[in-house]
Amino acid sequence: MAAIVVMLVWSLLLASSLHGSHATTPANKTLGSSLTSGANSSWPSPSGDFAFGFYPVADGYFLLGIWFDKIPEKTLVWSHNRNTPAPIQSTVNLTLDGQFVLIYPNGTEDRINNGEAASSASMQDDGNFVLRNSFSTVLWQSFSSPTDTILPGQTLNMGQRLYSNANGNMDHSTGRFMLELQNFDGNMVLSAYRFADRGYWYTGTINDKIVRLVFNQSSSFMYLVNETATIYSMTNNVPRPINDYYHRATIEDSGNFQQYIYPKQNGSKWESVWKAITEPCFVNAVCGVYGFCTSPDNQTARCDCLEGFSPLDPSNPSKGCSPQAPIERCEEYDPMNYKVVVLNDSDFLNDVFTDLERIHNSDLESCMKALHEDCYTIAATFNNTDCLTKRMPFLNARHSLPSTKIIKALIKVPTGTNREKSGGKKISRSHFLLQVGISMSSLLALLFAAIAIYYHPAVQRYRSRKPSPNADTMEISLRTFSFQELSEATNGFSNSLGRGAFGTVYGGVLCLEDKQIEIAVKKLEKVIEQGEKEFMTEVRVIGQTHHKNLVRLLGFCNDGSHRLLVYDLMKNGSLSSFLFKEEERPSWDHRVEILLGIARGLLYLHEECETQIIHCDIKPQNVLLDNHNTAKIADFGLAKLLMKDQTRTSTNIRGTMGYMAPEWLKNAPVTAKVDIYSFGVLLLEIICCRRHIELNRIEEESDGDDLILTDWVISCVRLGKLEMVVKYDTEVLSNYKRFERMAMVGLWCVHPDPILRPSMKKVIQMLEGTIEVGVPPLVYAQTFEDRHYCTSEM
Ligand SMILES: *C1O[C@H](CO)[C@@H](O)[C@H](O)[C@H]1NC(C)=O
Ligand SMILES: *[C@@H]1O[C@H](CO)[C@@H](O)[C@H](O)[C@H]1NC(C)=O
Ligand SMILES: *[C@@H]1O[C@H](CO)[C@@H](O)[C@H](O)[C@H]1NC(C)=O
Ligand SMILES: *[C@@H]1O[C@H](CO)[C@@H](O)[C@H](O)[C@H]1NC(C)=O
Ligand SMILES: *[C@@H]1O[C@H](CO)[C@@H](O)[C@H](O)[C@H]1NC(C)=O
Ligand SMILES: *[C@@H]1O[C@H](CO)[C@@H](O)[C@H](O)[C@H]1NC(C)=O
Ligand SMILES: *[C@@H]1O[C@H](CO)[C@@H](O)[C@H](O)[C@H]1NC(C)=O
Ligand SMILES: *[C@@H]1O[C@H](CO)[C@@H](O)[C@H](O)[C@H]1NC(C)=O
Ligand SMILES: *[C@@H]1O[C@H](CO)[C@@H](O)[C@H](O)[C@H]1NC(C)=O
Ligand SMILES: *[C@@H]1O[C@H](CO)[C@@H](O)[C@H](O)[C@H]1NC(C)=O
Repeated sequence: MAAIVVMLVWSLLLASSLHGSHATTPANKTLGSSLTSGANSSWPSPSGDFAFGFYPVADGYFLLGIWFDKIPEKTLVWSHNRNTPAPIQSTVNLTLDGQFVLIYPNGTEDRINNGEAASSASMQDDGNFVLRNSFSTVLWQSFSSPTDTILPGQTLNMGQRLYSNANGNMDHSTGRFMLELQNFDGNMVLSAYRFADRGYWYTGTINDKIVRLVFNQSSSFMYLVNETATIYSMTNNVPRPINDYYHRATIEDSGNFQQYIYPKQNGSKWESVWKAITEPCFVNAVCGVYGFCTSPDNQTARCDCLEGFSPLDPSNPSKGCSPQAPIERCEEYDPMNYKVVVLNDSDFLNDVFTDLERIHNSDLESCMKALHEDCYTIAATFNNTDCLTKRMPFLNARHSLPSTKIIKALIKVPTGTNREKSGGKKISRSHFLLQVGISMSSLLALLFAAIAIYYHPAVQRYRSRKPSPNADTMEISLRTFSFQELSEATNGFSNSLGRGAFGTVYGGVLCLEDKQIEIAVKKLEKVIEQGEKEFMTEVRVIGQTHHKNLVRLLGFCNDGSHRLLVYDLMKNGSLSSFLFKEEERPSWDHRVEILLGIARGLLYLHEECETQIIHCDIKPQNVLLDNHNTAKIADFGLAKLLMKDQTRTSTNIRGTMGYMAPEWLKNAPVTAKVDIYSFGVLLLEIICCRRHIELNRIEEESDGDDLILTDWVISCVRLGKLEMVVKYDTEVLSNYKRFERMAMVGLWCVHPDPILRPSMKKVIQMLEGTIEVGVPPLVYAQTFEDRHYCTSEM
């Protein structure tokens, strides 16, 4: 289909000139030569096999490129401006002073060669376009900056990459897949780089020596060589004589890397002679988010949307799908609004990154139940004995290979019935693509956010005191309240401000020392039965903290079965509502100040207060802002009040999905490094002013690849385009070094290996720039075997 469109465009635009022109066009272009887009001119190679010029794409736009010129398909093999097509009346000039420039009609000039003056340009018969100086030295060649294709005679050196097109012949801009000859180890890897993918195909040529990919011109074989030998062969057979065929190797929009031939005589299409991937659905993220991959012909991946989902871009099904009904955040999760669909003979591509929990000796019913009841679980597979639950992003659902056909895929589909009944309003698409996995709804976040500590005059004296290392001697000045007092203060617990992990929070007013103070009363609900002594111990630990960046406990109630904590109420909200508001981004300086405040508060909890406190649930909703917009960490010290003997259930994960360090899910001890991880996520959120997990990024044509912020930042670093994560934030970009340093600190903090994460002290030194910050190892995927809770080891 795409080929036909292109052929039509070509026959209209170029047909006539292509025959007349090569005979008369000299092979070498001299200074002063130029080409104009729209006019049917091009510079063919002497044989006419290739041509250089303006290649028509959609709607009167052109790519300055090189294509196979003698075949009807006019296959593009290279382009200079794949992401910024040139309008009609653009020119490319080899200027009199030896510069090779693409000039847009609006006057914008895009220099192609770099610096040294050229004296001639030639489109060679091998498909290479070359600029030479007056000594015939090559100054620039298209073979050195490949796009998605290599040709016989071309090599790929370590560090070089090919990127697929976004959509075959319809859209030549940079797509989702990358072939990279990794310069650090010589491994050649195919990856869905935007998903921080470590590769779905690789040569495994891990070698410290120099490695090159050779597309041998005399044999038309592709292979990897080191300095002395062939170390990996790709092509194993090509019809002969090879000169009867055109050859190319291309990374495709479907993620495969294939070598093709096209018979010069009587040919009608490109035929594959070698491919990296033989099972088309084996390409990571090939059908995008919520897509489903099948391959009826075993040659191409077919992408569909499951029942309850619609394509993001109907003209390109591989972009993925979006749910037709809203997906709620986990605070509002109501299983009534979801159903579980079971697909026979389906599974997910092995993707340990999204594996959540393996339930042994399960049955289909309990697997469905586990999926249905837990908000964080979005899918599962069931192989008749084991139920493996998956978290988002939902990727790589596919029809099983025959060998694994007993597997069923279980998929949670939002039905939205309840919402539609109550709301009755139609919800626009951008609206319902909610931030799944974020712990608080915006409303709840706002309310919960409003709980902040305020300094009671009686307690304020302590603020000026430095935290004393021998705080043993310091008496806590917490007030004890009776349940009756608090019930009156909160008007019988009538004004609920929101629900947090530990129970409901109520607003109220207290009269203290003749002053009316607005308070927030946290009614602890899930506190396990524990003795008077343990409760008092924990409250005392919280009460002994004194730091500018921590909310202060005013008092508590330990009255029979009632356990409540009393804080001051503040209306300035949480970091969450401050950071993620739609209208306006808070200033960068202010964000940095908040960030350092949180860091100092955490440093105090971890290293400076008498008893180390691991927060266990650092996230924007748990950072509150006082009247001066100083950041204050809330809810610390509560993790220990909960669940000493918490049983393993999937709905009671400590920590919040997304901010949770991977070791939560593994059988590893929980240390202060879990907070470092969550802080790292928060740090990246503050830099980018966006939530860690977002499904609503379609407007920005993201293909869902920046759904998860940490992945997105890693993939941008790997691309060498870190600035993409703060694309429109000129404030942040104005001091690139500082931005880069902070982003790297964030990546160190979210390293899967807790040992490699820095301590809070080091984090602050790195943020302040007093110690160097290197680039962290950009590994990502983790196997989540078992869950672990913030328990008594703390
Ligand atoms: C294309 O070239 C042919 C002859 O080479 C000429 O007759 C025709 O007018 C040209 N078309 C355009 C749009 O320049
Ligand atoms: C580029 O070429 C076009 C067409 O020949 C010519 O009109 C224009 O002046 C040239 N521009 C430069 C900067 O040489
Ligand atoms: C000129 O046009 C190109 C292509 O349409 C565009 O990318 C570029 O931003 C424009 N430059 C200016 C200064 O308008
Ligand atoms: C074009 O330039 C190359 C390199 O300078 C030279 O080898 C070749 O003979 C030239 N061809 C023509 C037709 O002038
Ligand atoms: C290409 O292959 C031939 C023999 O098949 C060999 O002699 C030559 O060195 C190879 N070229 C490269 C660049 O590897
Ligand atoms: C190249 O690879 C061969 C085969 O793996 C190995 O024996 C040889 O030592 C390698 N040479 C270099 C320079 O790495
Ligand atoms: C191409 O087709 C013509 C006519 O059908 C035939 O005579 C010729 O042998 C074919 N050439 C090749 C290389 O197949
Ligand atoms: C695809 O492969 C499967 C298993 O190898 C086979 O059963 C099926 O017939 C193939 N389909 C086609 C269209 O070749
Ligand atoms: C799925 O497989 C089960 C048996 O394992 C069968 O009862 C059911 O009808 C199948 N469903 C579909 C839609 O094929
Ligand atoms: C299901 O998967 C588990 C883990 O991979 C494996 O141990 C078990 O044997 C599988 N069950 C069946 C019926 O294949």
